[in-house]
Amino acid sequence: MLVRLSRVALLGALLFGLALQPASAQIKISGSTPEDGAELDGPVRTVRVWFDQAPVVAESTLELSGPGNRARIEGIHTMGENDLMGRVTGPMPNGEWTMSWTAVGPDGETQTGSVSFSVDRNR
Ligand SMILES: [Cu+2]
Repeated sequence: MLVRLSRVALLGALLFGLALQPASAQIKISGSTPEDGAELDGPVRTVRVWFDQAPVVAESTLELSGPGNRARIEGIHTMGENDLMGRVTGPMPNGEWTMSWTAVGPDGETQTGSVSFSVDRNR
């Protein structure tokens, strides 16, 4: 009887301990190319975003919006450095651009954010 009770107590303590474990931290951006706030003198042909953990590439996205909205990010992949990378196709006229990212972390949770930069060929 005593053994049974202590086993139950041990199991209870284990389960309680598991419940108290903090959820794994949400994925966070740690850098990008172009950098947030960058003032570029021409269009970009590749983009890259780094995170503090490896994103699930197949479920993550990178998108561009800006003048004309014809630039697209294609071929999203990782270079194996907790990053997402893609190539930019289509015209990127001068102006203010936003790269929006959606990253699914190892914990399965989706985080979103954006990076802003400007293009001006007359710089
Ligand atoms: Cu690459």
